Order: sequence, then C-alpha cells, then structure tokens
Amino acid sequence: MALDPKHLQGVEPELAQVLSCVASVVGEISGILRSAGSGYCGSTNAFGDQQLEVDVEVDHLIFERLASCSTVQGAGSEEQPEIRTLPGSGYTVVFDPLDGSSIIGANFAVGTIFGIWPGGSPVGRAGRQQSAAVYAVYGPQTILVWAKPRAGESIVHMTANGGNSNHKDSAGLNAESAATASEGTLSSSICSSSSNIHSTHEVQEFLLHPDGTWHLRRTNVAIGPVSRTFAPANLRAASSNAEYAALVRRWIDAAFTLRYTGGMVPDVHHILAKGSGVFCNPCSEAAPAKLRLLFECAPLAFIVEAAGGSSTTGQCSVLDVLVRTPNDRSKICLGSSQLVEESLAAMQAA
Ligand code: AFP
Repeated sequence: MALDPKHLQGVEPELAQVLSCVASVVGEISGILRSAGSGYCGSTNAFGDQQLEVDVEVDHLIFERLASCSTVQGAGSEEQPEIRTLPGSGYTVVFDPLDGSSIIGANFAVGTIFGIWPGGSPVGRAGRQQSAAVYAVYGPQTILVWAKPRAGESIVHMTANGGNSNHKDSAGLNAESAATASEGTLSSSICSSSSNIHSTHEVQEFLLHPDGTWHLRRTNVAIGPVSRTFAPANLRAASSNAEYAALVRRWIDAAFTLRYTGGMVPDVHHILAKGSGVFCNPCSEAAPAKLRLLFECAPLAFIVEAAGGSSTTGQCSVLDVLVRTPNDRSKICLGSSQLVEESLAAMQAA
C-alpha cells in the first residue's frame, strides 16, 4: 500500500514520511471496511458516542501504525482524544478514524480524517498551523485527498509545546499568545490572525487501485467561488435558528441542488470533486455544535482553503480558532467562498 516516493518529491523528508505512513494505513482500512460488520461493541468514546466494533478496530490500527512511523511523536483520535506520546520525533497526528459511523450500516460512503501538526500537541494552536491534512473517502472507490506544502515550500511552524525549534509560525502567533488565548472559555470566539494556505499548499487526489498502489488522479484541485449545490448539515437546528431556515429557503428558491449524505467526508469530497459547493453545519440551542474542531473541522477546512475555498465558524476562518482542548466542538461552513459568505448570519445566530 506504499505510495510511490515520486509523489512526495519536494516535501520535507520528515513530513513526507508521515504522509507515506498515512497513505499506507488508509489502504489497510479500505481492506478492513470491505468485510466489516456494523455492530456496536457496547462502549462509548470520550464524546459519549456509541462505538462500533469497526471504529475501535480502525482506531487501534492507526495508533499502531503511527507508533511505528519514525517521524510521528504524538497522536490523538476522536475515539481517544488525549494526545499520547509516541516513539518517533517530528510531528503529531490527530485523526477521526471513521467519520460516518451512523451511516456505515446503510453502506453509505464513510471517511477517515487526519490533521498533521509540527512538533507536539496542537492544544493552544490554530488549525492554520497544521503542516498538512488528509482525508480518505471509502465509497465505490477509495480516494485519498491531501493538502501538502507545494514543492520547495518550507512550511514549518513553531510548536506550542516544544518540538522543532526551526519551525516557523505561519499564523503570526507565538507560543505565549497561543497559551494565553487557550485559557479562554469559548474556543469559537478565540480567533487568531490569518495567512493564506492556498498560496503555500496544494491539494492532490489519489485513487487506490486493486493491486494496492496509489495513483495520482488530480493535482492542484480547486474550488471556485460560486455554486448552486448545497449540503445543509444539522438541519434540525433550522427549527429554532430562523437565519438557518431562511438561508436554506433562499437556496431552495434559487433552485439549488441538494447533495447531502450525512457523512462530512463524502459531502466535503463532493465539493472538491465537482469544484464547487457548500457544506454548512450551523447550530441552535436545541441542536448544538457536534463536529470536533481538532479531528474533523480543522483538517477539512485546511484542505478546502488550500483548494481556494473558504471556511467560517461565523466569527472567523475555522483555521484561526485556537484549540483549547482536544474535545472542542465547532460550528462550520466551508466550500465556495460566496456561499460561505452567504451563510454568515445563520452561522452567527446561535
Ligand atoms: P457519525 O460519525 O456519528 O455518523 O457522525 C457523522 C457526522 O459527524 C458528520 O460526518 C456529518 O456531517 C454529521 O455528523 C451529520 O450530522 P446530522 O445528521 O446532524 O446532519
């Protein structure tokens, strides 16, 4: 399942090693899912979600593979959020092993999401400081999409908790300001300054062939600013978030096309596959934010912004929200910039 090293030419070698380990474990997961059951195992994760046997199996597999990747020094997952120390050195990888557990039984597409952070724990830092992000979507085909530094870009970042002292901070933060901000109470209101991921990172798409090899399918994957396709998540919030109800009404009246599966990875992948669209997940008091900032929102926002799209929590780009704890949840809207802009009132309403 190894990736041909030619696809990683120009990437800093330690990061290339992490990306290669990630591509390899995705190949293994793809094989597991082909015959996996969809039964619950009777336990819940730190977020209170019921776990499927396959959630636990895939989670363990990823931790195991990352532990033998020489450039991974830490890892945490949606199933086991506390960042644990691993033997390697260089990067911390956070991941959602199986996004879409509630739809896997219906044989819908599901995904895995990875955020790759330089040095130690991401806590106290913003998503823009990720070095790379990856998702895999397991549908009729297994596809991997990543945003990685453009060849020749030395995108390295300062770490809040130790790590490589050569790392430079592209979000304009220093460890002190990040740590101070992390003492706040609402992660969604702690927004740092911006830099442009699109100019420094490129998005590529790979297809897993039956012989276990990854084939580069598209490079410089891009998202345009306008669209007439929408994916309205957490729609139950529209019953008390009037701005969300009005937004959906406007999009219906404009004869938009609905593309919604209930899995954030395939829904976001639809945007990258078609080159435009929007996924939004506003909330209300009765239907609060459910998506995890560290494991789901930050990596997917990183890929979308690298492709030229945009993301928002309603207050700022998802990439500028400081991670207070691995358990933070966030509202999110991402995709074509004009539609993300149109969603602001709904995103701010709760
Ligand atoms: P599960 O992993 O529990 O199936 O949740 C999937 C998810 O977190 C995300 O992938 C979807 O976009 C979101 O839930 C769907 O939420 P709604 O069903 O509330 O729209």
